[in-house]
Amino acid sequence: MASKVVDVHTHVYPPQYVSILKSRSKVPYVRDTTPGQPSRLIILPGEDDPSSESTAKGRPIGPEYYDINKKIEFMDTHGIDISVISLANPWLDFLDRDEAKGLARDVNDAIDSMCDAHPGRLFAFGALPLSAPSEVIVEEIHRLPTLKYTRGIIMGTSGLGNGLDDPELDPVYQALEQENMTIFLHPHYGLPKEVFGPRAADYGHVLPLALGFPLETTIAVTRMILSGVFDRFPKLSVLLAHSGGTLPFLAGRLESCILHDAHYSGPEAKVESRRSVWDILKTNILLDAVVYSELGVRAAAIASGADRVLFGTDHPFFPPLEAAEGEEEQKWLSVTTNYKAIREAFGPEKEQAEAVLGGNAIRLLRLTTD
Ligand code: 5CU
Repeated sequence: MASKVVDVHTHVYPPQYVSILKSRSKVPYVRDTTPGQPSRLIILPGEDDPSSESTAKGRPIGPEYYDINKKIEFMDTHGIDISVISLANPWLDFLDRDEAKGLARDVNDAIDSMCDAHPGRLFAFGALPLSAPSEVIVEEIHRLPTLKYTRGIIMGTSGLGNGLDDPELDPVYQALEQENMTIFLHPHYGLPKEVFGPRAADYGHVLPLALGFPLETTIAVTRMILSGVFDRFPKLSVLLAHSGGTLPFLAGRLESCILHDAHYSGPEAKVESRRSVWDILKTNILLDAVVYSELGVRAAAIASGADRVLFGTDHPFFPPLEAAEGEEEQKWLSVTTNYKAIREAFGPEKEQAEAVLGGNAIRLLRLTTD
């Protein structure tokens, strides 16, 4: 039997979330522009800055962002058997604390129902009401196992507002560990725009997406490691977007800096009890293969093991720039590049490539419903 292809990095905005975006005039929001032209999705911090002409327009938003049938069509076009769908950024981070609880429930229920409408094709990562009090977040985590298709949660790097090394997050990590819910850690906030210099707008979204996003993830997970999250919650599972940013490449330097720092002082810094970066990479971390190169996939497989790297597409982001009339069915370069990278990274080791394409996700995320 041919092995299955599973996409673990694929997003959706359920219709009630799109309605909220349409009702807003501050980022994040959806803006209608010229009649007959698609609405624009403005989500990234500062993306509506009128002085940045190239990015202030956001990106076109069409049904591929909210119509689950479009996801299934995309899967069929690209040979994807199963998708683990997740709310796209900025999730529920921008909501008032009073709105967050209700919307988290609604969004998680809506996404689980989408899965139910396509049994065997879809599973889900839920979203957390991170602006609500921590008891509310924990309550939602304990509700997630009642949703038939939900296997984890997606979240950004801000946590409760102070990043993922915030000790206030411990009850959240504890509940996720207890419920065996994988965290899909995904960037949104990027880096301060000053680091990209005065010409940044000339380069469209290239700098924030190619470098800001992966560095944001790298810093966030490094802060989790340094603050001992994985020492306190040794069974916590974290899937890092974009192959862990630069973590696989920089893990050695990080470990070396830890060993040479006389002032690194948390209890987790004690040499005998501290878990090494390498141990955490091979035990707690999963890496998606959304890195678009053989080199990147190989680095991920060396850092965490080929049995912990998982195919993804980032659909519906990165569509072809121009679809010719009647050509909606064309394959997306962003997807074919990732397929090619996996094929080339493993060469004759076809079983490893197949595991990355689907077997790892089925095993690690328990993608069965019996
Ligand atoms: O193109 C983009 O801005 C994005 C985004 O915001 N989120 C994502 O997952 N991929 C691309």
